[in-house]
Amino acid sequence: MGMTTLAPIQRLKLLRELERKVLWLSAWTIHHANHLRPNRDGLKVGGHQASCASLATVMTALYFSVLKPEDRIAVKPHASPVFHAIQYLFGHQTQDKLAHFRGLGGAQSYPSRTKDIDDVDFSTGSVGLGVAMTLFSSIVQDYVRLKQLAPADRPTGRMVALVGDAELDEGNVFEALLEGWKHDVRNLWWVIDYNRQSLDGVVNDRLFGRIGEMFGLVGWRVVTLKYGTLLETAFAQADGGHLRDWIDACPNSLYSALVFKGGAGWREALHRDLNQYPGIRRILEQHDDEALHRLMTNLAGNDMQAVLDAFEGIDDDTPTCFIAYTIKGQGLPFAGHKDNHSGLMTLDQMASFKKGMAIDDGAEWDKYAGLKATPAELQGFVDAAPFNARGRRRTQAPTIEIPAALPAPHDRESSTQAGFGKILNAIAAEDSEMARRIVTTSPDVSVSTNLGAWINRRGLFGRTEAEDVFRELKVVSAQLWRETPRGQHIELGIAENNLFIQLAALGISHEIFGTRLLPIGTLYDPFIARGLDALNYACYQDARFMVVATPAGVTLAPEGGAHQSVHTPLIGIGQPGLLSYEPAYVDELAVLMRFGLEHMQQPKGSSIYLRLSTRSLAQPQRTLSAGQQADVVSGGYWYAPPEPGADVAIVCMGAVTPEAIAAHDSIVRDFAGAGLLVLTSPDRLHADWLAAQRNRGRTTGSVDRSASPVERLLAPLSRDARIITVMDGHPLALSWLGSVRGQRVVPLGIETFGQSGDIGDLYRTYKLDAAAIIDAVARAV
Ligand SMILES: Cc1ncc(C[n+]2csc(CCOP(=O)(O)OP(=O)(O)O)c2C)c(N)n1
Ligand SMILES: [Mg+2]
Repeated sequence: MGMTTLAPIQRLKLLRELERKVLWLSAWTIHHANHLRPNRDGLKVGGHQASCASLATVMTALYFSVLKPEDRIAVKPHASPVFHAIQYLFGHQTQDKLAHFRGLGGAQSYPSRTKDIDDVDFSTGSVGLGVAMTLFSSIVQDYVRLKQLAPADRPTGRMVALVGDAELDEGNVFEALLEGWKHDVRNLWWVIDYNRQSLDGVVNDRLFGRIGEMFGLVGWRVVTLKYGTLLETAFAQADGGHLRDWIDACPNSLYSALVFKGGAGWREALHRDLNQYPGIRRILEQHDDEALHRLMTNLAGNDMQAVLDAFEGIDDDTPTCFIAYTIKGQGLPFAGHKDNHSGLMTLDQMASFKKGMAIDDGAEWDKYAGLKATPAELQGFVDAAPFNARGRRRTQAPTIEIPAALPAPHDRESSTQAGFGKILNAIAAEDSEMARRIVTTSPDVSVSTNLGAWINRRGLFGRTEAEDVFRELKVVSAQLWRETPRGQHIELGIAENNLFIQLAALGISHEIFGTRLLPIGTLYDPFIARGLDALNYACYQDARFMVVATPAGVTLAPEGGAHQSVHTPLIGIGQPGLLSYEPAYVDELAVLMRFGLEHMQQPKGSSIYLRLSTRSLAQPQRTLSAGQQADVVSGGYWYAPPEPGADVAIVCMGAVTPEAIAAHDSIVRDFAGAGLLVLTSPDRLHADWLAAQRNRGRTTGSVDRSASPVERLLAPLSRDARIITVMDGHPLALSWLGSVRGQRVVPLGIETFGQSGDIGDLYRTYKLDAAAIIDAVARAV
């Protein structure tokens, strides 16, 4: 009993019934959470009944009829209850979780890939980011398809975003549009819920006067769904054109206010403005207030037939923007009111809404109560939805084997950034599965972050072959930038939001497209802050990637204050889902890159952040043993071990390590047995320390104060030893070390924006040089 056998009129009837049910369930889920669950803290639970209502038609049409298994969808965050209601009808969401909406373990406020059980494709929440996510996922879809990395039986899907109209105020949406145009992005559908309202009120009319042109400029098709079938019929009658002109010219705020006022309000306004036309007078006579209201609010985005026609009219892969005129709160008592964004129906309003929906007491969660079609008929239709034709949607992909060691250079002098470039270059020269799965991306800093050699070998990605004109014309350049579908570097314009959303999309490819990728993104460390919400968004949906940030801190020296990163080590520590490292030497970096490529594939793994430097350091002539490699991964090692009971230690991280070594050489004359500890990850050490403390509470018996690596590292020092920490970043990242065993810390680092200068001048100015470290030791003891 497939969809094809159903007559269109019958399908329309069932979809309209389901639209009612979806509207009901979303409103009821929110109502239940706010009014019927015990409230222990007095906080409003919230939920957005009006925002749900405007999308009920579009989402019903999409999920129950239009979408296919290979399509992937980002749902406007505050339409989450509609999404959950639909999944509930599909049998993918439980009544219990709906009843616990916004409660611990319940259906999530905003659709979440990691916390919801109902197959969320893309998490949303921070407006604008989910929209862009579909665009970058479309690039990933092309990437894996053109390289034949995708499972052979996977058809190309459409990446669909259900977008709030006010989301288009977020600049990242336009950054993404421009990038998508450059990459000739395909198979994208953005459906804009044009309800003319945001959170605070009515959206500006002027913006949408231009929105279609903006999409047109970047090669999109724009389909406007403005008037529903009732209004179109009225327009076709005598004088109907005047009615159309009147609505077309009606400002957003007036239209919204009249929607709220209802039939009498429409009558008064039309009588005042159009009464000279006999055709209009006839329309007013033929419609009572209720019918007039239904007519005047019959916008296409809330008209099932119009919505189906629009979606089904598209049969190519041109990116398409549907501007769907809707009414915020359609079908609810506060429809159109400018303050309805977080408005909730009162108990009385809910009672009459429920009556209108023909739902009996106790049947509120019933899947088909109050509908005219029989439950069997509705269930049969729901079960046959093409969306579910291939079962659950979350794909899996095997992990890619990472060799026991990466090919590491053995230069006597090197910066970690140069080492990074060489390690990738050596991987690029290999014929390995790992090399095939690495995909790099960078916002116009590929060359200056040392991706050049990798790109020369592995090529730029483009949907079609493009020549390297400089090469054709024999202009000498170190960079061979030929674009091909085989290329493994996605070059982005300067937009860090785009970098992180591209990494997010690449980093969930195994669960979205069934293809495991090993994404590596590079940028300058300070500009992490520019894309920070997008980075957080990527981590929130458990995308897996490696971000390599370089140069960092004041060590980039001559480039000066604007490019100095001060607090990024704190971001590394504070960002969930991102494990951060700052190696000093290239052999450590090779260990960490190897670990990172493996860790980001583990079910309980995470993304990796490497903070690197352009400062060339004399490399230690050593071969790291397995134990030392493990120490590098767990966060640090004694470069010069302290004598048991030592009273002084220097702890350093990253580019300032030579200064710490020099200071250490100098102080051991006065403080025999002083140690020098090189850290690679305060993030990892801190997390493992806290985890050990939590576990400690659970076990009985003696307290093990050496349960975590940092406790073991600091154990040889005396109880009241002085620890001088030094790093090129905010000193807070290391000052917590004093809490581990109660030893006293003197933290050195950067607290202000810097000057330009050479490294010598800057380290002296910011008290990172050997003299400053020695001075700190002297003052501390
Ligand atoms: C980055 C970000 N800023 C602010 C918010 C708070 N917020 C949630 S919804 C919303 C307004 C959304 O309006 P619109 O996109 O038109 O959605 P509607 O409810 O009208 O469908 C705002 C400001 C957010 N979720 N994310
Ligand atoms: Mg809106």
